[in-house]
Amino acid sequence: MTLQALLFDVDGTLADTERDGHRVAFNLAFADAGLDWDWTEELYGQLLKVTGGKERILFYLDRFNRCFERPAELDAFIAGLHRSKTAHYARMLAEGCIPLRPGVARLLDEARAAGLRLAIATTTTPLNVTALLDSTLGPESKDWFEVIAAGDIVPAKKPAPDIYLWAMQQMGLEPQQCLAFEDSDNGVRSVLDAGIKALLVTVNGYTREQDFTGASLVLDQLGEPDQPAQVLAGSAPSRGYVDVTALRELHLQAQA
Ligand code: XBP
Ligand code: MG
Repeated sequence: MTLQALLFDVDGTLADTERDGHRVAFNLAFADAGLDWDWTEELYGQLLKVTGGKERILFYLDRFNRCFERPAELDAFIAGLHRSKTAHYARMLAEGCIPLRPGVARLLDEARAAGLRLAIATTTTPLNVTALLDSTLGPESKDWFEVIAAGDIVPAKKPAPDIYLWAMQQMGLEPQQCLAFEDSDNGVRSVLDAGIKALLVTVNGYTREQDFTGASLVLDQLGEPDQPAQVLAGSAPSRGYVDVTALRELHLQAQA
C-alpha cells in the first residue's frame, strides 16, 4: 500500500511544549489555587510517564504528594485545576512563547503540496492544539488537518493505541497507509499497537534516553537544508533532513 497520510503527535513532536509550556502552566494554575506545589524540571520529567494533564495531577498526588489532604470531590478539583492550566497554556501560546520544532513547517508545506493527507493524534486538550497551530502557522492551518484527534475524545490515552485507531477510523485509513511522528516511548507504544509500522521519532530533552524499539527512524529533529538531522537509530535521510521523498522511502522499508 502506498503512503497516504501523515499522523502527527503534538507535544514534543510539533513543538517542544513540555518543559517551558505545559509545566509552567501547571505551576501557574497551582499558584492561582493557593497550592504550594512546584513541578520542577526534574520532577516533571518523572511526571511525564503519565500522559494527559488531569491524569498527571492524580499521578503526582498518588506518587509524590501523598500528604496532601484531598478534597471530597477530587475529580472536580483536578478538573478545575486543569481548566485553569489550559487557560494559562493557551495564553502563553498566543503570546508566541513556543515555536515549532525545526523542519515541521517546511515538511507540512511539502506534504500538502504532495497531496498527502494530514491528521493530529495527541493526548493534549483540543484547545491546546488549535492554540499552537494558530500562533505558529496561522488560523487557516487548522484546516490542513483532516482530523484533530485530541484529549478525552478516547478514554484511554497513550500509550493505549485508541487515539491513533480513532483518527484512522475517521479517515477511512488502514495502518499500512500511514506514517506517524512521535517523540516519546508512550507515543511509540501507541503507534505500534495501532498497527502502524512507519514511525519517525524526533527526540527532545525529556525523551532522548527512552526506548524506541520498533520505530523506523530516530532523529534529534526533522532538520532543514542548512541544519542536518542527527541520526540516533536507523538510516539517515538521503538529503540529511526529512522531506517527502525520505518519508516515502521510510514507509516502503517499514512495510517490507
Ligand atoms: C502529551 C501529554 C499532555 C500534555 C499536557 O503527550 O501527555 O498531557 O503533557 O496536555 P503526547 P493536557 O505528546 O504523547 O500526546 O494538560 O492538555 O493533557
Ligand atoms: Mg509527545
